[in-house]
Amino acid sequence: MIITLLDYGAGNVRSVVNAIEKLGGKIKPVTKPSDILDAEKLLFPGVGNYENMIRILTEKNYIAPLREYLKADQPFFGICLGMQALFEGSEEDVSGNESLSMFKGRVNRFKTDLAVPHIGWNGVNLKKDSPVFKDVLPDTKFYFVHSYHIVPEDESVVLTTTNYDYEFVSSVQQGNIIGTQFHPEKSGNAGIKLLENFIYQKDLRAKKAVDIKAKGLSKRIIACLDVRTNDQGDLVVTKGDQYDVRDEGNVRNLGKPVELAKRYYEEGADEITFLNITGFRDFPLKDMPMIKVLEQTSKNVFVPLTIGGGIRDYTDSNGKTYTALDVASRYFRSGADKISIGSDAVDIAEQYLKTGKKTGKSSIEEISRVYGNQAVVISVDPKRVYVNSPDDAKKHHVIKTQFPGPNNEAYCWYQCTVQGGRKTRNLDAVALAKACQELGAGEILLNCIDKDGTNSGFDLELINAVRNAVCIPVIASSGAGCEDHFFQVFEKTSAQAVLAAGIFHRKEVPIQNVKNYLLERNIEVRSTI
Ligand code: 1PR
Repeated sequence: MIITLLDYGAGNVRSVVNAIEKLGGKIKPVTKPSDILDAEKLLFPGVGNYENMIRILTEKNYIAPLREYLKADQPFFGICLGMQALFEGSEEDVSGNESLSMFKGRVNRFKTDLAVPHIGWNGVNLKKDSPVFKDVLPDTKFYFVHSYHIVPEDESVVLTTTNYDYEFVSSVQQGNIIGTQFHPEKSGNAGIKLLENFIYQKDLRAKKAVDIKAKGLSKRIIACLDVRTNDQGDLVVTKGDQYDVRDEGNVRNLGKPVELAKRYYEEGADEITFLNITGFRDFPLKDMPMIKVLEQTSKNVFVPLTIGGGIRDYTDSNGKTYTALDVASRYFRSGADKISIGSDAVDIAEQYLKTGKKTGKSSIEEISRVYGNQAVVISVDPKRVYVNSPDDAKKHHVIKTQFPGPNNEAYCWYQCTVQGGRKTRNLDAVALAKACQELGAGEILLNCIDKDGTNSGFDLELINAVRNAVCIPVIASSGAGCEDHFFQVFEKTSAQAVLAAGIFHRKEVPIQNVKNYLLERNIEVRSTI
């Protein structure tokens, strides 16, 4: 089966391509407007910013053939923005460019006190007996990552709804035209099944209405792979103790990145994060080791992939300049869904807090403008600084701690570091997170150098301090040693996800055991059994 793919050049379409190819389909990319009308089945994965998407579709003269194709009720599957484009316009688009206007209704930003973007695995309430959902279990969860959702005027197009503070429409179907807000290509086996049905079901039309209810948003469990080249020149997954990755002088080697990522996917990880921990030193596009890792991983791993390390502007030895956006774009094209910025975020936040002005040119602003803020994660590497009184914290966000310092100091603040903890800065983690949110970041990966690799549990005081200061999702990281540590994070903080490394690499606790433990305690997680 030939599937025509409409890729307008923003974001990660590699996973969609990999999924279709894994299912035995052949991809034919749209290179000119007439390819749209010639398609047997058309797949449109939209990623990033709505205004940018419509602008590109208009420039390439794709709007008219798309309308004609849709009007003829030809098989169409729009993903995320690819579905939003079917409606009349979006709050994200202030240009007033014309959309496809296939369905009546608009795209609005979430109006909620919950974290926006809505990121993670959520259930879908099925409203139609659609062949696209054939053999997909009703309580299956799908991966969402978006700040805007559709508001159709005509109820009859609704295929599923999803609850996130309130019920919103998460997919639509009319005849052979299907659109999902969630990403099937990132939703593990369930999503792959959906795509398989789209490719191989002869008649896609829904026969009757149904009303099958689903469970809500899951807390996410993320496996993290710190990657670097060891002294023998091999790219390895390593793991530090408070960021020191050497044992008797040698870089710890805990496995190969692509193999480990596949293992964690099969074991039920909800996301995989790769951190190129020496990225601050080496230019990531030079020998491109992480690009190959992403390309190979995304062939078999159908959950979101984040890549961090070295995302910043760079001038090479020949004087050629690369922007952080260039680096990020290369990663997105190689299979990444999100990029994570560490050291550069500290520089940007310091500058922003000093001047009070957004330049529009920082890596955070540029990447979120093109790819959407959900694609920009800020990796924070803080260390505790103990003080006797809040006055000693020099205006930094200070907390009264239950775990006093070495000299019985009752307070602490969390100092930001750069270059993998090698250098400290006069900026606290709460101020950094707030500034980055204002600049357009979509998520915070909150590490903690004091806790990293200790297996002693998470710094819940740090997590609460940052989580309570921002409305974007927070991923708690550093210190997991047993199942209960994950439970403590979800019980005592409102973090949306927990990331761990060492216990998974050393096979101390399988991911499924963590999930079973959480399920037994009524924490909603995605079950992959
Ligand atoms: O500054 O943009 O180039 O990004 C560098 C990235 O590399 C940052 O995200 C930074 O956190 C990471 N990094 C740099 N050096 C190290 C190191 O370990 N020497 N690793 C490092 C950070 C921390 C976590 C770890 C958790 C969980 N690793 O991601 O996986 O602490 O560990 P645990 O469960 O075993 O406790 P830039």
